[in-house]
Amino acid sequence: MSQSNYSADPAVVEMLERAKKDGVMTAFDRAEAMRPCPIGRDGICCKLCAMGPCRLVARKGEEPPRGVCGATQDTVVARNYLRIVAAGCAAHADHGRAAARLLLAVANGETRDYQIKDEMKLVKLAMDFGVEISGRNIEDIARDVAKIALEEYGKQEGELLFIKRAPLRRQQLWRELGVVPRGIDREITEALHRTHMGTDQDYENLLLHAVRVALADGWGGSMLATEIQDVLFGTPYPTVSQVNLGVLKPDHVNIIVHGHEPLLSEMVVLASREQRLVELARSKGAKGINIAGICCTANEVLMRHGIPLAGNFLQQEVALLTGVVDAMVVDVQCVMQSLPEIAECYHGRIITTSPKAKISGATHIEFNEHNALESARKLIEIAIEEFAKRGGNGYVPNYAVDFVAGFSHETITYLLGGLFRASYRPLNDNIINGRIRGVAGVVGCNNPRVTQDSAIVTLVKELIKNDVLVLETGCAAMACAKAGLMNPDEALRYAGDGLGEVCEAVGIPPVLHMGSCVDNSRILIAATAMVKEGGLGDDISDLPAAGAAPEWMSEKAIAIGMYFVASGVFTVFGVHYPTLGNETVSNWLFSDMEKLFKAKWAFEPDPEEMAKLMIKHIDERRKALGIDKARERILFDMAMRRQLEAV
Ligand code: MSK
Repeated sequence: MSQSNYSADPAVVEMLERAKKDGVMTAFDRAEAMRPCPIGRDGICCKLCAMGPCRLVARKGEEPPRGVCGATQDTVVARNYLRIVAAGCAAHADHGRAAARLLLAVANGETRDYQIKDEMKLVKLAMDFGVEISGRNIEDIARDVAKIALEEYGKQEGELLFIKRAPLRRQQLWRELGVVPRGIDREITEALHRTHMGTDQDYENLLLHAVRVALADGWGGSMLATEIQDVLFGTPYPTVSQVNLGVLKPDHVNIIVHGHEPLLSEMVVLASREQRLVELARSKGAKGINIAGICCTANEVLMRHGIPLAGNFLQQEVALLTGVVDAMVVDVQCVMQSLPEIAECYHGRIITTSPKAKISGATHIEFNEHNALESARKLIEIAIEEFAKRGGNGYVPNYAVDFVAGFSHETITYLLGGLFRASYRPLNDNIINGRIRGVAGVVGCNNPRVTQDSAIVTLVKELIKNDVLVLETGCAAMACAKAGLMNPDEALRYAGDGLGEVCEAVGIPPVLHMGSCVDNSRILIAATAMVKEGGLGDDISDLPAAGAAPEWMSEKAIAIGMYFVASGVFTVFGVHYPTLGNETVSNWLFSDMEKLFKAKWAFEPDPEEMAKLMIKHIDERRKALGIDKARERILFDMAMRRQLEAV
C-alpha cells in the first residue's frame, strides 16, 4: 500500500515518506504486516481459562462447536463483549477518580498548585449531590462534593446520582429493565466475575450487564471526570487554535502532551509560561517554549487554554518523525509502546508520568497532585536540555489549520440563547422548522485499518451537507478540525442552506468540538437539555439524533457507543464490530435492543452508507414527531437574525 493510502492528511503522508526512506516502522506499516486474527476479531475465541483457548468456528452447515467447559458461541461472544465494555468503563472511571481525588486534595489544602476555577459549576454540582451550600465556604462544599464523587465508585446499593440527570422516561425505562448502575467499581468488578469461567452463561443477561456497566461510564465515571475537571480547570468557552504538525516550531523547545488526564498537562502549560523556564530555554538558543498536544490530553488543554493540537491518535509516532519534539509527556491511554524507539531514531525524550503506565525505554517522572508543578518544571527542564542537543536538525511539514473549539454544554446554551436567557430553545425551534434536520454525535479514534481521517471527514461532510448539526469529541474532532470543518468561514461551504443559515446567525461552525473522550458526557447532557426544552418528544430516543464512530479502535469507544445506545441514541460503528462472528449476539445489539431501549447499534464501514443510515433514522424520528414537512428555505436578513438572537 502506498503512503497516500495510509492517511487523508497530507502532513502525515509527507512524514511517512520520510519514515519509509529512513526504514522506520509506524503503526501504519505494522497494521499492514499484521493480518487480524479473524477468530479473535469476530469475538469467537475464548481464552478465559486454561482448558482452552477455544476457537468456536462453525464448519459449513454445522452448529458452532462448544468450548471445553460447554460454553456456547453465544455465551463466549457476549462474555468477550462485556469484558470490552468493562475495560472501556474502567479507563474512563479511573480518569474521573483521579479528578475527584484532586478536588479532595485541593479542598483539604494538601496542594497549592491547583485552585477551584469554576465555583458556579461546583455549586451546581453540589446541588445535584444534595450538598448544603448556604453559608459555607467553597472549600467545605468542594470537600463534600469530592467525597460524594469518590463514594460513587464504592457504592454497593442504590443508584448513581447522575442517573437523575437523564430524562424521566429514560430513567424509568432503565429501572424497569434493572440496568441502573449501583456503584461504578461494583459494576466493573461484577462484569469480570460474571465472565469468569462457569459463571453467567446467558448471553442476554451478560449483555444487559454490559448496558449497566456502560451507563456507569457515561452517566458515572466520564461525567464525573468532565464535571470535576471543569470545576478545577474551568468550563470551556470558545477558543481559537490551530491543528496539525505545522504547530510544531523548529526554533522553540517543543513539548507534546499526550494521553487523557489533564492533571499534569495543566501544570505543564502553567510552568511553560514561567519566566525562569522561558529564560532558560532562551539561554540555550530557543525562541520560547511551545506546548502542543496529541489525543485527548490535547483536547483537554485545547478546550481550556487554546493549546494547539499536533494531531490525533495516528499522529503520535508521526510527530516524532519531525525530529523537533524535544519531549513527549504521556499520561494514560492510547499511548503507543513504539514511541521511545522512534524518539531514539530521531530526537527527544518520552516521559511517562503515571505509575499505572510505564514504558521501557522512556524516562519516568512520577506525577501526583502533591508535586504537580515541580514535576512539570522538571520535565520542561529535560525538554530544554534535549533542545540544546537538537542543533538545526528536523523538518516540520507546513500544515496548520485554524479552527474554533471549546463548545461545552454551557457555551452552546449561551451562544444559542444569550447570557440571560441561555437555553436550547433556538436549536429546538430550528429543528422543528426544518432548517436543522437533526443532530449527530461523531466521535472516536483513528484506526490504521482505515485511511486515517477519511471515513470521519467523509461522514461529517455528508451530514452537514444534509443540514445535520455535528457534535464531536476525541480524535474524530481533530480529524474534522484538520479538514477545515471547524473553521466557521471555511466549513459553511460544506453545510446545507438551512444549517448554514443558523450557523451564520449564531456564529458557530456546523461541526462543534465538545472536547475529549470523557466529554462525550457533554453530548448526553446536551441531548437531555434538548428533551427538557420541549417540542421534540420526552426522551432522548425521540430526538432526530444519531451517533457514530467511523474509525474506532479502543475498548473505550465500545463502552461509549453502548451508553449512547442505552441512552436512546441510534449509533453506527465502522471498521469492524467485535460480535460479527455470532448472529444471536449481533442481532440482539443491532435489532432486539431497540425493543428494550428504543435505540440500537448498527455496523457500516462505508461512511457514505453510514451517513444514509443516520439521516434515514433522523428523518424517521422527524416523521414520528410530526415535523417532517418540507419547509421553504428562508434566507436570514438582519431583522430575522435579531429575532433569532432574541428568542
Ligand atoms: S484519544 S480513545 S484514540 S478518540 Fe481519546 Fe483518540 Fe480514541 Fe484514544
